[in-house]
Amino acid sequence: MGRAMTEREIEAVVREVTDEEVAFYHEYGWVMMPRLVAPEFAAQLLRVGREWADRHSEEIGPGKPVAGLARNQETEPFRSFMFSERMARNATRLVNRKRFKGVDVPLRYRVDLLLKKPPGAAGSIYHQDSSEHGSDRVGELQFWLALAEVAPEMGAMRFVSRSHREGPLGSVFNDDQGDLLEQFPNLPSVLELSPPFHYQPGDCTVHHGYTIHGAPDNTTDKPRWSYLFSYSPADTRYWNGSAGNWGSERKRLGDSHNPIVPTEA
Ligand SMILES: O=C(O)CCC(=O)C(=O)O
Repeated sequence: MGRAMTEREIEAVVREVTDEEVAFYHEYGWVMMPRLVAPEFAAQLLRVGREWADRHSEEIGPGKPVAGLARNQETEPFRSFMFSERMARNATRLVNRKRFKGVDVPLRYRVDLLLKKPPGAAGSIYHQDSSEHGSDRVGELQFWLALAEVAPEMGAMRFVSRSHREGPLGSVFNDDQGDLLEQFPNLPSVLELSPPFHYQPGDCTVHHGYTIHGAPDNTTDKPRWSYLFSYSPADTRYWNGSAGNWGSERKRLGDSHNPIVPTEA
């Protein structure tokens, strides 16, 4: 079993999110936080995560992301990191429920994933997390931490700036209409796509639950390693009380009860 880190040890390797980063996130729906964690700490997370994945490769399944490292005491320091006061404060400031409520609400762990995109892996389709998860309110946010260098051509994340203000544009994980950029081809000209990022180990982006995001293919001969971890306000309601991809299980209305209104006679 790995040793839990003290808050003081965490603070030595994980910094506070700055006021400028919080303001940028609220405006654009995403922000790049260079060296949010020390590169050596990112390397330690990668080593522990890979060793765990190698030891449990049969139960995880080939090529599958490793889920739940932060809920497992055997895979410290993932747990100490994600459940640290420092990260809770960072995330709470980004969520900013205080703005309308006067007080912040506690956050819950939602999910965490160690993700490897091998050389040649397909990109990630453009979607909004909260539309996929079916949560009933805003607040959920997702951190994407580079555990090793990620160049743009390795499938670095891209975000549609300010798309978090557009509300839900539809769940696409279980649909035949294409992803959000295919369904709304004017998006990158009306709004703007974030620049292609070159992450160094320890660099981290965070995006709002309604920010449209995706990633290109990994066209290099190097694997892309990242750690995704997500919190949501404790009072959020989810489909079936589960934070999985239930949003795209919702059904369209049918013609018998809800006929289409004609636009032309
Ligand atoms: O890692 C990726 O390419 C996609 C990750 C993603 O969709 C997310 O962080 O919400």
